[in-house]
Amino acid sequence: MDTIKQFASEFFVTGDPLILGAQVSIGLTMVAIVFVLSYFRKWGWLWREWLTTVDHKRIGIMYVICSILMLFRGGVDALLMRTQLALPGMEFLHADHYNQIFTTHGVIMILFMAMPLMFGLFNIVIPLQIGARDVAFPFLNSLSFWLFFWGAMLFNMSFVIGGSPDAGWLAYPPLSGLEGSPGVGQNFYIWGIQISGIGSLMTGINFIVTILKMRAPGMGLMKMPMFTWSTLASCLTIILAFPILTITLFLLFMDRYFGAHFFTLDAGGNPMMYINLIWMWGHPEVYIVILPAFGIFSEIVSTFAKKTLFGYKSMVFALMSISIASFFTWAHHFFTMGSGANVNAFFAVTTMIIAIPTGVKIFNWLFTMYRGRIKFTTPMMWTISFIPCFVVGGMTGVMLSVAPADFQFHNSYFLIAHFHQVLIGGVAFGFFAGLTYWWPKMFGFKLHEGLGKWAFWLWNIGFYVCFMPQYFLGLDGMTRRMYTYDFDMGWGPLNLVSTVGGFLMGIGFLFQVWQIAHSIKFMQKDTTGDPWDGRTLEWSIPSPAPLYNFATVPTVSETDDWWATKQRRAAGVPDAPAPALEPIHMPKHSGIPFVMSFFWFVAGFGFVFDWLHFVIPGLAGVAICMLVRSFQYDTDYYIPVDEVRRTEAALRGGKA
Ligand code: HEM
Ligand SMILES: [Cu+2]
Repeated sequence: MDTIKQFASEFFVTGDPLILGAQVSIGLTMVAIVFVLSYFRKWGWLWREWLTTVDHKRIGIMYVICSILMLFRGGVDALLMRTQLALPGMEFLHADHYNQIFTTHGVIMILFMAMPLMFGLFNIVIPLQIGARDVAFPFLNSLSFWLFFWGAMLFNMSFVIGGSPDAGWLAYPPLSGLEGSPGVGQNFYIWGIQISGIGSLMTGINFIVTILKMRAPGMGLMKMPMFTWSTLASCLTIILAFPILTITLFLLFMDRYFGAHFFTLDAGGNPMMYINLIWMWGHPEVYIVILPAFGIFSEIVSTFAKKTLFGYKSMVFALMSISIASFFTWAHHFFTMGSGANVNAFFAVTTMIIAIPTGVKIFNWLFTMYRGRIKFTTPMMWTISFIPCFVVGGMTGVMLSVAPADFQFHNSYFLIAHFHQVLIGGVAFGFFAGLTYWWPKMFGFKLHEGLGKWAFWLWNIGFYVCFMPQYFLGLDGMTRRMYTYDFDMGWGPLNLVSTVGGFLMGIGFLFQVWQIAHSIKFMQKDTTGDPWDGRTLEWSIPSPAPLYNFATVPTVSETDDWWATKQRRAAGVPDAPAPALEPIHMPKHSGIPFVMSFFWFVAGFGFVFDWLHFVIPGLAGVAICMLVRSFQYDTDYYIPVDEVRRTEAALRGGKA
């Protein structure tokens, strides 16, 4: 009995009422979901239509749903921290608890919120934008999603079972080593990220091949929409950067499980090696998430200014050169390491160089808007507010890149303000803009504009109120990851202001949830398929797009091909006769990605607790799934012409 009690108290996270409350509500939510699904007999539907789907549009929607949930969790973490810091000497969170929260907040926001939101948009938009019927490898795509999903589940489980990681979002050793973190939290970190990271790597490969090989005839590389270009740049960065992460985490795993000494202070190891490696992935990683945001802004600017994007070629050049340059700046994260003036000078200069292509893009967007008839829709407002925000965030980044000055800024609130300015004002605003912009394509109705504008203003005002004071706190000496501070430091007032701003953004998030709920219920169906008067191919088909996307594959002749088609039609030029319908080749659904990823989760869980009786069945399950899949030959089918004709007639209101 006592051993069971002992085991349970170590296995389950126990603690203050706050945690207990959260755990109880997680439990109740799960029971409620199971109940609703059973009551409405939806299990079969869930399995057939969603869990086994290989349709890129549905996979995209599942990514988006998960990332919104993760935004909620990461946001709650953020507000807990801001509450603790609101006043000097606050006793809301303990030091240990604060450490866990900034760690999970950072990991969740970057890896389980920003990345899946981005992958969701890739999935929803890219095939439609290049005139393809799906991604190059639909089965792999589904596997990527489920690996992300189960990896995220494993990571989030540490909240209830075993204990959360607490060594910061990049888990520097020796703190993250066995001696610094003897608990299982760091194991959850390693395996949660490892499993989902392999999914990310596969997504990168999938979209590179899709973009390079599956474009509609006539769409040369220099005729691709800018979001497609930015996706290509981001995915190239993924396939070069993510293997570094995989290896680094693997080495950390070796250190923790087998007493290897890669990153220890003794026996020939060196913790600084980890810090170099993790930033060789970590710096490109921030460009992986920002490049697609640049693509989204480009699409939106030209749509709502009703003009061709200014400087198309320079935009492509800028995207590509940023993706290359991002691999040569990593040491700017530790100028204080002591590698000497020459090394620091190199990394300072490479960092500053990135400002050049970024500036080129800013001017391109401004010139696109110049003399345009701008429509102030919500996506456009996110875009317009992004520009000054990113310029200031970028400038403070250049300040940080001045190596001698960084000895002052390093690990202070100045840094916290800088990276949130580019991550919120750039990445988050970009993905919000993209979500609002492509929402009608996903679901066939627009999001409510009024509520969206409330969310927009709350996020924007909240952002400046929250983060501007932090620059000054940083200059005043307040360091990051500090759970409390003394009254005498004089940091109280600015911290209080900052917390108020944090909550304004929280209210902004509630408005977004309200906006989605309201729109699902009340917004009218968009029957045009082209509610924004768009320019690229995705707007040429009905919304939501039919399973096969394009009844006949379009032929492209211009950069903004759909816009050109509309111009021609307006001028009375008849469309070229549509080619005859042909049976459409489609991939079959499969349950293997879901099951196989679940087995990875089981194995990961076993690794976390060092329980071979989970590891072995888990890995065996993975191997069996691979075997089964390699003997499946019947993986595709054809949609007959009749069915395509019927679907098209129904979607286009009778005129086939
Ligand atoms: C509602 C908006 C947000 C607020 C109020 C907020 C607040 C905070 C706070 C208080 C910290 C801890 C600072 C410290 O004690 O060192 C932090 C850290 C961090 N945040 Fe946020 N955050 C927000 C959104 C985001 C977003 C959108 C991202 C990424 C896409 C992000 C990424 C990070 C990262 C990577 C860290 C560092 C964690 C670490 O030190 O290991 N945050 N944030
Ligand atoms: Cu960096």
